[in-house]
Amino acid sequence: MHEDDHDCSPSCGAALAFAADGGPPETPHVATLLDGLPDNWDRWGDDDERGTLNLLGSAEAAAGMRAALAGGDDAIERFTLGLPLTGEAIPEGSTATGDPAFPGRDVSRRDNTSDERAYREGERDPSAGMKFSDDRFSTPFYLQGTTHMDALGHAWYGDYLYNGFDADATAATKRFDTPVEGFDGKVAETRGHANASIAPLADAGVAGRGVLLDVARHRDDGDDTRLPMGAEITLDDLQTTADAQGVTVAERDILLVRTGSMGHTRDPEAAWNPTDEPGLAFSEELVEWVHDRDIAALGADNVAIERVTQRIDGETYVLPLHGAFLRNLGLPLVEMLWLDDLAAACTEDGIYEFLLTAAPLHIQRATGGPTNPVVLKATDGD
Ligand code: UVW
Repeated sequence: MHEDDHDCSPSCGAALAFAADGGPPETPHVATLLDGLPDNWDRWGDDDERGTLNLLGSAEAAAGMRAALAGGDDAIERFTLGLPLTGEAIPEGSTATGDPAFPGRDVSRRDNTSDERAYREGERDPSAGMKFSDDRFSTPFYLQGTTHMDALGHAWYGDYLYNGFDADATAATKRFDTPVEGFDGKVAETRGHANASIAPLADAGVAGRGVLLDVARHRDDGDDTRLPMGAEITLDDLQTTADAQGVTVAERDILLVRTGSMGHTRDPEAAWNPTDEPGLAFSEELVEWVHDRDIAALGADNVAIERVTQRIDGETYVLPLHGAFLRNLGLPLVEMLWLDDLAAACTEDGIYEFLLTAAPLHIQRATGGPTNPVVLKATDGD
């Protein structure tokens, strides 16, 4: 199953260029690194495109609901985990605040197309006094440019995506009968995923027991609540954090890992660097632990869950856990989560489990979808 060719998307190419720091990095093949590690190919049939979301059924939703109800009907707090889309860019090396964008992806800006000004100028004829505000993005809107879920086919190596779908499926052309006006003229055809797109994950949705591991708060580097740029999170960090919090990561849970990185993008005192964020570090033990527990979805408050470039046995790899998780396990990744408010509440009452529901925008053939997860968390009633 593990093939030998090297593939790289424009954004991971940007990471490679960044990692090069003046010279080309070594790029050993990730297939060798991941050889022998677990996969879920064929587990749910050879046409499956939902991956580990297949693990979330009635019992898992009930486990989440039990967690939400543990403090009684009057002790449930609600959190949403999507970042705001401000349109503010964060220049490299600055402490400006704004929307975190991975190299190769710009921030997105939107504009009104029908507003009060247009009505005043008589450009519209609203019916019987009713008026409406409409808008659209006036710069490209990267579907993975804000809090989002990655499609299982977003990252791969060799010639195959999750479950053995041909990598050519990531760029299948679709022609439309009616061209529409685009940024660069009429758009009559687009390329996109014929398989392993975000659509099956949007169909499935997520509902289950979520667990937050607030690694940033339980490790003693950083500024107490945020890990520093460059920090690597290991399996041992996850286990130590779970022990310190007194929470168990159970089978089929939805696991959220907090690094504190998104807090940097909202803090005028803190610099933020997309390719040097704190994140998970690849290890065989980590991949096996995630697989053994059948983690159903994995989220974090950074752009890529894991460290973007990683030195492993003296070699440089780019996003190797994307290969292990998305391609091999079919494990959806939810990135750029806003976890600070949820984490503050968990710290306050010591309750780190909750009901988590989420679904990405259902965009046919897309590589990812903006997502605003909702958490219902029991409090201790105080
Ligand atoms: C990259 O591909 C870098 O990130 P993501 O998984 O967020 O889309």
